[in-house]
Amino acid sequence: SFGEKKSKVERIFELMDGFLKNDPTSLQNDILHHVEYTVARSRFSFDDFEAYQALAHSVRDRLIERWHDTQMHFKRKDPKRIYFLSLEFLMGRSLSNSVINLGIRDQFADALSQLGFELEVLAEQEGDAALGNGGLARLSACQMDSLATLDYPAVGYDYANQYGLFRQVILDGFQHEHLDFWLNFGNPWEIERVHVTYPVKFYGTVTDELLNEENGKVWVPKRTVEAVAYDNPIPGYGTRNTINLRLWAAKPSDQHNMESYNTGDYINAVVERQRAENISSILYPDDRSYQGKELRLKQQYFFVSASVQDIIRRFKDAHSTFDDFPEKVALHLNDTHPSLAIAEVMRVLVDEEHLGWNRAWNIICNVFTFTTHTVSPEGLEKIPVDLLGSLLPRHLQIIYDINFKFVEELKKRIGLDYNRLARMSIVEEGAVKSIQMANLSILCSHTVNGVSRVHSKLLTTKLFKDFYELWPEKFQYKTNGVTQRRWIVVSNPSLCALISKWLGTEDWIRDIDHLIGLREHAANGELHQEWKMVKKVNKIRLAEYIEAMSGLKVSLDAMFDVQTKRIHEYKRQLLNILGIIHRYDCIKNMDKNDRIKVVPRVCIIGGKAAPGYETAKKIIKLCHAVAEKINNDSDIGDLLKLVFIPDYNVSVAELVIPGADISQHLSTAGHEASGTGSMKFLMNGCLLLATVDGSTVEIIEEIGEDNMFLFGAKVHEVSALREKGPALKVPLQFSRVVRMVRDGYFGFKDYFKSLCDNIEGGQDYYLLGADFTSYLEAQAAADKAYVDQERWTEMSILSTAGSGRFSSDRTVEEYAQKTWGIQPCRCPF
Ligand code: Z16
Repeated sequence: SFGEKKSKVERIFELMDGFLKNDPTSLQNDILHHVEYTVARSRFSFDDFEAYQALAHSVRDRLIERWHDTQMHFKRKDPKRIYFLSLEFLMGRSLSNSVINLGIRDQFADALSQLGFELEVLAEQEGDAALGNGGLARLSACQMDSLATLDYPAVGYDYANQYGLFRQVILDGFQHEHLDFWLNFGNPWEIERVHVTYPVKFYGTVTDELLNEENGKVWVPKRTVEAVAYDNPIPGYGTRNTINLRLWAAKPSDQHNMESYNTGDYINAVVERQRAENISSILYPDDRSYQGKELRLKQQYFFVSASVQDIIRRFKDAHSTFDDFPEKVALHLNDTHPSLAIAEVMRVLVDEEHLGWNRAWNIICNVFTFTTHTVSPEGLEKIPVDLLGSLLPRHLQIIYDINFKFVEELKKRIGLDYNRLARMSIVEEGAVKSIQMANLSILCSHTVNGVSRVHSKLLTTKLFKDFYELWPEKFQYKTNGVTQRRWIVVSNPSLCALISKWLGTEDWIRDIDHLIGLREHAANGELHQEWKMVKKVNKIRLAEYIEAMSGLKVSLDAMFDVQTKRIHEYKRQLLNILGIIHRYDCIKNMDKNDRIKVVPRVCIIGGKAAPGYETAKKIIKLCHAVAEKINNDSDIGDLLKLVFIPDYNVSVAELVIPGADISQHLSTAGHEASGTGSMKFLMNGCLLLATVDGSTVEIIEEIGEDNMFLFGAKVHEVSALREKGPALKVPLQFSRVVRMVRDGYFGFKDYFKSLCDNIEGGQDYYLLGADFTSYLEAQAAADKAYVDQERWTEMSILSTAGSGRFSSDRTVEEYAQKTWGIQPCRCPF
């Protein structure tokens, strides 16, 4: 009653007795509130972008509530956590995904419509968070969605990029790279934690003091930067759980280079300190080649060091002995990029916590897990010893010590087989002495994963054969998966509704196993009608995008044939383009009667080339040159069109994939570790035209050969074909289309010469010539199938129905059980 002193908690309850409400009036209130007070625009006058910002902040408020509850719940229960370290996360947009996962999409859509806005239109205002390159990065994003949805106590860690992956701009058919100023308009999805900061140190020397093993050594670093946490809440679907993706931004530090303060050169001291921010400014745009750059190494150590400090701080808050560490912590290395974490944890345990080498080593061996995404020895990261020694002298020592003990142990086990010892050593002697990060990661992880069955086979029989023979039990594989929340529910709402209608439940969104239930309706005529309508809606959406972008009108009756992914020789976009030239050439040479039988095609290609990858850039140019010729040939009309979609990214993918009738996955067998694009197409009912490589091998088992178009040499046939060199027979049709390019039929004769030289005269490493005939046969089979629309629709339904195994929910479940040893920890509603 009046005058009585209330407790603080009572007062808080009085003021705020529950969570934000999701009825239309509350939502509208919140949005207007954010227009006025967050965006600082008048509620009587704000545009779509401002509406998006206000909307995003209203969603963010709701994410924060759940984030708090989840973190408190985790803290109370103290389960074993999985810390997912990855240098790349390709999150894309957050708005639609968040409102869907929060279960308030329709409420927001209603609330907005009364205010005169459309949710879909506002969602388009959001820029992509492109903190990554390609498959590996999007995989991390899909896995975060699954970890949240399946209630796993997970934290993702990375550094905060100021600029995302470059924006691809096409001028005259050539790729140009522009900076992506994605943070210029603010990022409502991140929460700045000004108090969660850690110093990260570089350079300097290691003193000779305290040389005994028990106490470790003293590193006197020379430079310090501050890592500041930016938290990105990741909501699960159908659960209150909202996990954290913590990104570290580099900021100048007070401790940095203390001398410069005292020399009186204030301006230079400030400028130099400001340079710290460069560490988290840029993302390396090469998705497969490592050049031993200092900035890259700094980025890796920067985020690893801050994350390790954060993890250890959290652990020490609740535990008194490090012996419990492996029961509470699983540290996952997503490729070798974060593998300095091994040396960093070792350094902290030995030098700072004084556990002694052996105790620390035992802990290390029980917390790290590792997934590799590559198939080629050139794909493996190597860090020059000189570079590492100058930037992180203590870490280099630790790695040397780990290696010394390992090699001694190895000699006892395998004897003095020097070749094998050299292959397995973490330190590679050679022109440039370097650290083999994969060897370090395998040695120190208790589980090593491949990303598909074939990939794993290549790891254990080729790439890491020596290690496999030593520790077969370490090696596992988890076939990649993608999240159906993003790749069906967000990107293809019409298909989502149709699936739920025919399954009679929305449970498949959380439990993908239900999807198989579509199989029993695969021949149902009524479903066929509705299925075709959905595809049409998505093709219209895509056709409108193509027209808006390029002015090109495409026919909806044509087969939409899509190949979108990073441009790489091994992915063979060139094979696709040569196939298109062949098709063009054939149509040109047909008479009227034959032309009537041609199945019209719209060929769509998209993807970025690494800025320094000349051949990939030439492939992009060739695509444009061929498109120019075909699209302007009135003799061809709607029978064939070729479109290059610029700046392929997550949000463009959300538009393109649902609109595809067929998609191409053409990697030379044995080169694609897994491939995840195919899984997204599959979920959206697109038929696959593919080589028997990577995850396709397992897709065949689910969908059946009869429902796909397969071609090309198999993994075990590739090396024999290569060995034939110039003696390898290539079909006349192949030579003919290459000749057209050589002769300047599409212009730029000199520029394209090297592309042609690369694939002829025994130089054809990726076997375009060898696979050409069977590629054309597969294309012909696709044409034939398309003519029978009922059969095609059935195949399409069966593709979606069989895609369940390729949900990242399944992948993450396997990781949880077989690799990380973690349990769900569900936040009560
Ligand atoms: C990457 O995206 C991949 C491998 C790699 O070594 C580096 C990068 Cl940036 C890809 C694989 O090429 C692809 O097959 C796989 O599906 C994907 O990683 C996810 O595992």
